[in-house]
Amino acid sequence: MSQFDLVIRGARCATASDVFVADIGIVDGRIHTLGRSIGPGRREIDAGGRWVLPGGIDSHVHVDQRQTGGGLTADTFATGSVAAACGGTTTMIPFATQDRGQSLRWAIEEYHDRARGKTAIDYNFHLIVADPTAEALSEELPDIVAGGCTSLKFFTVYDDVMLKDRQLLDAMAAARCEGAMVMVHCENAAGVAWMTERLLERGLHAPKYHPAARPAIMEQEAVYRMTAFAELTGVSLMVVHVSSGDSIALIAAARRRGVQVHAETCPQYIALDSTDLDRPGLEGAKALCSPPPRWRGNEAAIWQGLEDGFFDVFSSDHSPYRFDSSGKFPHGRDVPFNRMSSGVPGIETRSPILFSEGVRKGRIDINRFVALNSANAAKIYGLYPRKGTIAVGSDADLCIWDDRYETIIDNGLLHHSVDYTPYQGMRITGWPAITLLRGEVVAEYHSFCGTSGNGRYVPAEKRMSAGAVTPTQAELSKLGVRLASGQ
Ligand code: DUC
Ligand code: ZN
Ligand code: ZN
Repeated sequence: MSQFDLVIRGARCATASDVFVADIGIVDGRIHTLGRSIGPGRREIDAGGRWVLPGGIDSHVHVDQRQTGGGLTADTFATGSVAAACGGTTTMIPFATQDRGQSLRWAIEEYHDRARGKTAIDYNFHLIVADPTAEALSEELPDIVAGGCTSLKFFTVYDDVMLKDRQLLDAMAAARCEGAMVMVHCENAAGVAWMTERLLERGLHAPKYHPAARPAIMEQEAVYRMTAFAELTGVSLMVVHVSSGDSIALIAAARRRGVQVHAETCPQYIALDSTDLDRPGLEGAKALCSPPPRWRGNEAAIWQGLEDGFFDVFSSDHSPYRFDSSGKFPHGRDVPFNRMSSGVPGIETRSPILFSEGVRKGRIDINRFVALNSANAAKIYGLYPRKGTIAVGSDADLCIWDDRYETIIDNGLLHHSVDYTPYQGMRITGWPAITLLRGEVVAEYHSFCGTSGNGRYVPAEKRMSAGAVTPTQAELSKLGVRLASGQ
């Protein structure tokens, strides 16, 4: 190579499995060469032995999305992606939402239109399916998967999007057949509604009652049911935003049975707890999300799962609702907790929190950090090895980390369109000094220096199609019954 577009010298690289020192030669936005004393480059950056890690992948993000409950997401694809870049994230996977009665094709096209030309980092979509008609599943889904959207999201709660058990089974079977995977928000709707009514009847309206309305046992009920459905249909499942230690045990048991079930957790389940909802006035609403942060002490179980490899991904569930407006309070401020928008912002603070609390405090090593921060999401959602690693041929999405940089999280530092962060005042050690998207510098510390609109849609690979589901045949063969051919 006569000259690289860019050479990063003296990089202490880490992937999910390896650590090595190299110069990184970049051509046309991709890693062309990894070696010693390579070069020259038209431009050179001296990493000076600092960590150079794959750019973050935030695989659970809500931007410019119609949300259940009517709250307006403050971030657009433009503002959310700038905030992401300033926190070291170079790929995000937000949601496209199907409304009931709407075709899946329209839903995905609508979100492509919202993102195209406005996004500062690369992106894919998960498609929320709220109306899994036979036509949607058999006629639309194959094209959507072929178009690179290979992950579907289902809800077991929230009246406007939740699916009945029978719909979940049909949609899971269709996903398996098409080589898509499914993500499920797991909470038992009846249990949440029943608890909420009981609290409201007694006049218990403050944000601090939100965790009691959505108890961990109701998360566990849905986790068990969804892992059972995944077992029956053979689909690959991601249990999103796992909040409690007991859910971990249920997922681990399903894995031992051979069910392909992945698990995600989020910063709010290690850095917040239910006491954060018990702040004066409405301040507690700044930590109101679902599933809720649990009792103090529960975070130790979440950390255990991050440390021992139980969790596959660490995502933000970035839900940007402004506190001073109809975002958090679409029905006014004088309402009970169940009429406030559920969700916390976190796209910019996700990676620094995991690095600071995880790597710097010695809870996880650098390889586990890369796995949780980017590599596993890339593998699970079909973006690997283009994203999520440092390898010849991969996109040059890289972060040079300043692991000694100390800061205190302050909303004034952040780039989202939200007027608060639930992590205000948290001490952080380590921040991406330089973030590159396909070889272009997009952020330096807290400053965005990329170009809004340079982000590209990255189609995801589908999983190997497992064919049509025949649980009856499988069950019967366990009982020793043989079906005649064609039966
Ligand atoms: N709950 C959700 O289900 N999604 C967004 C955020 C939240 O709190
Ligand atoms: Zn959710
Ligand atoms: Zn979410």
